[in-house]
Amino acid sequence: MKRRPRYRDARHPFLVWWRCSAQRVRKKRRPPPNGYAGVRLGPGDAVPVLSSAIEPREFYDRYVATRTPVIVRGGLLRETMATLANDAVLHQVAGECVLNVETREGSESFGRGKKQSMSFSSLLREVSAGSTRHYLTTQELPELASGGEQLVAPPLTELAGCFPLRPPLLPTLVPQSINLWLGRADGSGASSGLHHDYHDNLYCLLKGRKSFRLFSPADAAHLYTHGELLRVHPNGRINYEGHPTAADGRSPDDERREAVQRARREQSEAEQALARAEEAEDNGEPGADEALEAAEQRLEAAMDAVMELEMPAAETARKRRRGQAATDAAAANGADGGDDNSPPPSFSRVVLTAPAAELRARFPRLQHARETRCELRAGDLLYLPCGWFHDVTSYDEHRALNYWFHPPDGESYDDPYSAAEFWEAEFKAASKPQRTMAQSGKKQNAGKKHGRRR
Ligand SMILES: O=C(O)CCC(=O)C(=O)O
Repeated sequence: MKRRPRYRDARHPFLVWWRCSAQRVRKKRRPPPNGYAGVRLGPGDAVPVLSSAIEPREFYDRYVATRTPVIVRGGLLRETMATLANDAVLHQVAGECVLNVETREGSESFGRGKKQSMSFSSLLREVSAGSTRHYLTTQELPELASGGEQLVAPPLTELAGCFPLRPPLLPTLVPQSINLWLGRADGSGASSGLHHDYHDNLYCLLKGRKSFRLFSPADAAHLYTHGELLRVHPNGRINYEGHPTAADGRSPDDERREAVQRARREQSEAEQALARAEEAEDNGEPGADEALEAAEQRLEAAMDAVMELEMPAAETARKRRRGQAATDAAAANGADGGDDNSPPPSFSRVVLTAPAAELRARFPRLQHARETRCELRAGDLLYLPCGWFHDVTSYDEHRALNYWFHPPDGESYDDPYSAAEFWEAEFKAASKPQRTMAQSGKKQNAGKKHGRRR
């Protein structure tokens, strides 16, 4: 007769169900792995401020490698300031560009998905006349014929040569995009909302004043993001469920593409080695037979590797990266970029200006997060490593240029990426239109017309 399990029996259906549910709950409650290995700054820690020049290598070792936000007072290049902060230059060189500009009514916040198409000249005129209704934020990056996206969108496409594509302070980091931010805020300022980016940021303030409230990636689980956290990489790169990446932001498809590139390189080197071995054999050199056999085997292995890896991955990878870049730009804008206007994963549900009691009640984990604040004035730079949460409040007539860089996962200043060749190839393709434009004389024209110092 089949024994009927008693309540105390470990196989009792109720106990089995209970154990499984408890396991599920434990699994759900367990915070995702946070491997962030960089600096944290709390209320008592000021963001470091550099007031004199610093060598790029030292800057990298002290701040980039340790993932430390830092302000470089007056660090903006004089040439960049002289052109991009000058309305006359912008009207003349890029005034006709048609832009997609964020709009708002009254004191409502930006980032609600309301956009208006207008020329750059109209926007400049409105802002200079005192309007606080418009805000130029990231624009959709034009697609390259070869796939992928350009490094810059209008109006910066027209202003090639007015700013360096690779800022001299961070010459070894590879830019992912460069953006112009432009608007006006009245006395109380306009907030970006709390969010993080997926790339390292060099934020260059051309006009006005901006204050930043910052939290390190170590606090990701305390900041109630819209996305479900998957993991935080040692360099601060944050992944959400459904979108795993490597620490430098490569998607699984990118990683396969990079492996294909490496395998092709090996194949070409193996072909050259075989040619040398054949020549040695023709010349009757000692040991040539063995060398030839080894070279043939090497080439065979390399060809097998290429064949195995070469799959129709490139297209998928570009599409994925495009989706990721759109999310990043949308995150910084506080809008989503998706069809349903839902907030992006990297955006926090916390509105920092809400009353403290409300914040405590709605977001109890927020009390464990460590916040620091800093302020930028015109001419200053802020280096903000990826994954650092920031809420930016802009004041007066404000304007900024920002660089997003692929987050470094490598060893050092000279070797910041584990996939250096991959990122350099991406940059070369993305910046080609700008380099061509700058070479074709746009730079000289923009500079000469307005007496820019060189
Ligand atoms: O300046 C702003 O309004 C927001 C900038 C920002 O969030 C960013 O650069 O990531």
